[in-house]
Amino acid sequence: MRFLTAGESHGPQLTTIIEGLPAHLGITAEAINAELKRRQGGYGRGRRMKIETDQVQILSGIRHGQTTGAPVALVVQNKDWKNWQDIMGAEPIDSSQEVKKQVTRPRPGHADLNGAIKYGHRDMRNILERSSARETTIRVAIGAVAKQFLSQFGIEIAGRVVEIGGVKDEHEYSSSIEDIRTVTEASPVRCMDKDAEQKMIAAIDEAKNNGDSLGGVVEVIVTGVPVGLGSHVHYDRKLDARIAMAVQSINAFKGVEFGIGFSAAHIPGSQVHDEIIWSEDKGFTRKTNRLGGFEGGMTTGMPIVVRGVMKPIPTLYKPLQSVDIETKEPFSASIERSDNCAVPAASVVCENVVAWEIAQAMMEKFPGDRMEEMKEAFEKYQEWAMNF
Ligand code: EPS
Repeated sequence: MRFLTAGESHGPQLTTIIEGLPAHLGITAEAINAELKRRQGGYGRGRRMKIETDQVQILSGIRHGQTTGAPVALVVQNKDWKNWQDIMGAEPIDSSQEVKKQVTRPRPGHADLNGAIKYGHRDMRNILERSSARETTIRVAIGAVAKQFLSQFGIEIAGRVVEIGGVKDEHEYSSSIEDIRTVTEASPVRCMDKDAEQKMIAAIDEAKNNGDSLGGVVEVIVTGVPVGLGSHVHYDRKLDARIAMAVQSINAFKGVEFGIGFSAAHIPGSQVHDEIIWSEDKGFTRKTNRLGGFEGGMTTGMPIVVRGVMKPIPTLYKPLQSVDIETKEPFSASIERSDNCAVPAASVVCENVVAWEIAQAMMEKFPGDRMEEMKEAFEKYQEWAMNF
């Protein structure tokens, strides 16, 4: 199972083709749109989100609410396109026409300069349009399909924000996925703790007033995962490694950890590893879940707990020093429109990229052309693992 995405931030649309989904999977545009809406919200977003109301169009591979087994093509239109047609149009322009909104001043922290040198563009709009986090819209649409697939196997996903700009929610939660969803859905920063939530909002306001931006940490929890997704036998079959790659690929993400993650560096092994227990009704499980649901690149059957850190958005109202690529003169530029914190939105993106990786691992473990075929193999395996 695979996908490709295409689309620029101010181009006509974002596009994907998902190939390899089994037939007879129920998919609705409504469920995809609900997920797209979640990504658009969150305290700290800028004015662009007031322009867009992301809605998916399903163009192939789904008929009467069910996958046929053919590639699924999805599109999300950019409403802002109507303001950018002259600037972003595909048609050739003659040399007398001036290209508007050219970018010759690379923003520190963005893809602008490296991309311009690599691809030989003197107008860095050719880079920033594609490197924009607008692309995460379509990855959420893909993840929304993956989530509908996973729910057929009882696999559920929730996300939460654990830190924004140094304000942390340090509580440990044993809440169900349903409870995490209910609480975070009602929080403007997708945080479980009300006290931390208020402090995060205040920190975002303060950063905004200072023309600054804030990053943070998001956590994704996945329950209902069978034992043995991924594999120890080869580096690129390790599912935690694949998830890490997917999370790291979200715009502005700088690091990934599972379970206690980087804290494992400070404590002895006896306080890190999860002891194995067995009971008649649950089979093999672990007493704790410090390793976040993975051993040897494979799922243990315990919930997957993955965290990602997002750097503060580099488009700043507060000018940072850079150099104009034409004049080679230093400059400090301010940018007109941006989010100043997108961590709550990124937690939704994170849920969805994780959903895709797990869906793909499920397809590998229980291959099938039809959902029924896959479900039979899954149930048989679950019974077998239980009686192991
Ligand atoms: C982004 C800059 C802003 C964000 C955008 C990501 O867009 P604009 O340049 O149009 O103001 O709003 O995020 C989205 C459009 C989105 O859908 O999340 C950037 O430079 O990465």
